[in-house]
Amino acid sequence: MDSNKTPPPDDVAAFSDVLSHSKHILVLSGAGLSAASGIPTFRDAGGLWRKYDVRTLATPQAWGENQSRVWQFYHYRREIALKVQPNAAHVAIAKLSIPTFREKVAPNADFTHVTQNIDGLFTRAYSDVLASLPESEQGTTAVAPLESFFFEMHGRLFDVECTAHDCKHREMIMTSPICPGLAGTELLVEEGTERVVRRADLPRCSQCGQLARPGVVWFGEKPHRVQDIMDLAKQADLCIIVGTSSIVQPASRIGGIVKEHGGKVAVFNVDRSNHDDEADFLFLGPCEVLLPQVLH
Ligand code: BV8
Ligand code: ZN
Repeated sequence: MDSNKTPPPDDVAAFSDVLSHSKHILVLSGAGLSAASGIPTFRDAGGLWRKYDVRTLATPQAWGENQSRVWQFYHYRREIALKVQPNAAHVAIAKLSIPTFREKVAPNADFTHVTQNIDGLFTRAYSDVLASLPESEQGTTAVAPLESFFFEMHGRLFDVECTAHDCKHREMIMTSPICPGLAGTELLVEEGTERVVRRADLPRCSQCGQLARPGVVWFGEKPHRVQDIMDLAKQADLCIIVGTSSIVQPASRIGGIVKEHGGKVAVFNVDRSNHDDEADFLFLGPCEVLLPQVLH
């Protein structure tokens, strides 16, 4: 971003007016959405992992070279994500997905949420918001099934995928630890105390017993449902970009596609971020404070 240029306006009234007239809202979220919950943003992974550029760990190459290290990296992040809760920003976005809440601020709009995050916190926030609805509202068809509007384009931390080409079984495993072989490795925060976990002691596929990998999209791998997401970006008339440095592609292209097709873009971030000078609105501050203020 060209931070010499005047930043886009942070006019809440103007944003609310755009929101109230929008027909297709697309929220794009990144690691900053979960920061307040206690999950380090992608570049701030702590502990043993501070000595690695995490982008070199989240690759098929790293997996090919050192499955023990890659699994310890994901086990470390699983153990953090299992201990934290969704925050007010997750709830504010989750409420936008519920018609009775959404119609107060955007009466004519439908809603899509694309996340780059793999931590599962939005899914938990959505089910918490659903559970808080009066019984009469919970089962109505108006409340769309999560998978119809929520896209986890970089996969899920708690999914595992079989590495056997003729199996590829995928399942969600929420247990802590995911397997005995990784137990306690999340506590190895001192440099150089990395353990070598034998391949036989790494997570296995429950169907065929072969080695399982983390169910996430690594750099160089194709994100999930990219074409659907880009088609939705072309139809969106308001894109709300929350807590992302907007560096990783193709996610970072979504705001530009919305603009190219006549839509408006609002960025919510504690800091300046890539392409934010092209946005129509820029709200600088913690999303867990700002989103509940401007979305309801
Ligand atoms: C693909 C899962 C093609 C794994 C992730 C050279 C140039 C350009 C592009 C490339 C290139 N070389 C390679 C590429 C492509 C590459 C890419 O974009 N690389 C980058 C590094 C340049 N992209 C890919 O490889 C993608 N695949 O292109 O495939 C293809 C097509 C067809 C067939 C085959 C292949 C795959 C990308 C997905 C990688 N996996 N995650 C894991 O997590 O371990 S990406 C990972 O990093 C995260 O998921 C996330 O997306 C990303 C980090 O980004 P952010 O979420 O933005 O987090 P970050 O820490 O950067 O920023 C946090 C922000 O929050 C900050 O701005 C901060 O200010 C803000 N914040 C903090 N606190 C708050 C806050 N804001 C508000 N409130 C707060 N409280
Ligand atoms: Zn298998």
